[in-house]
Amino acid sequence: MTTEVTSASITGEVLPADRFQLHQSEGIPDIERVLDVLNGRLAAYRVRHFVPAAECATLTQNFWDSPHRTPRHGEGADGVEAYILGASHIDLSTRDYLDVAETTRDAVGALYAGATDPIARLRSSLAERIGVVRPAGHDGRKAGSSKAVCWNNDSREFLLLPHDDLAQLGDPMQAGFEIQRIRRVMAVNVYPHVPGGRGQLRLWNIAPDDRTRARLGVSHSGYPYPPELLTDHPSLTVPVATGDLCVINGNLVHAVLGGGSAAEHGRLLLTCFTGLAGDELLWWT
Ligand SMILES: O=C(O)CCC(=O)C(=O)O
Repeated sequence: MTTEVTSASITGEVLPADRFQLHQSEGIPDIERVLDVLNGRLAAYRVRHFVPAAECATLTQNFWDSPHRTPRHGEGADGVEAYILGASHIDLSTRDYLDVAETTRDAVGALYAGATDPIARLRSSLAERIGVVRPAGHDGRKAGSSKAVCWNNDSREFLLLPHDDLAQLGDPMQAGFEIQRIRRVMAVNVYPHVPGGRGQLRLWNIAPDDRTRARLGVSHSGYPYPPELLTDHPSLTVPVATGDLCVINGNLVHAVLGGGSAAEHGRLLLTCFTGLAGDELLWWT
């Protein structure tokens, strides 16, 4: 991120045009490209067929069969915004987040029964290059390994409104948590099931500054940025499909597109956040 820009309403840093790009490949990830995203040299990297079809089916079945899948109430079908398995640090104190990470650890492990954990597989490949790759910790306790999410507002324009993943690291409720050392978030997203024609990721070339966040009342959430304020910023679309791995620069505003029919639902995401703290790569959920 090098250039400071001002538009009518959202100001912040942008990637140079030659870095605001999507790179795509097939099968085994090119770790150099993942490192490009991690280090701010590339906006997004998509690996098609990262997870074999049979494992995608197993992971999807495990998610829907799990008694630990919980509804997150909000704007969505039947008042449910999402179904989630695993911990999310958003809006929680560090202690409460680590409590949920602990109580859901076995259920998250069970999600991968009969399959290989694809997020752990990527992190192992990164460990060969980075040395230390570990969960973020606090007082000897560890962050969650991954979480599974199905957005449940199927017929809207966005399954998830525009947001960034960095602002939420500044929540005063999490003062002192290691994740507050992170300056750039790389989101690691794996998709065991994506119904056709929807659920794409859109990224805008803007990492909002604190002034913008304060003005929009999203200082510690980074959510949501009104879509109409983003039209002046260049964007790119990642055409997500079943079996994909996508790593994205989470400092940039991004959203999940909807627009499908309510009948076709069940897009499933496995995810964790990552970022460099010194020369260590930390993960959290
Ligand atoms: O559902 C997705 O593909 C991405 C979700 C996302 O951006 C997030 O949870 O912050």
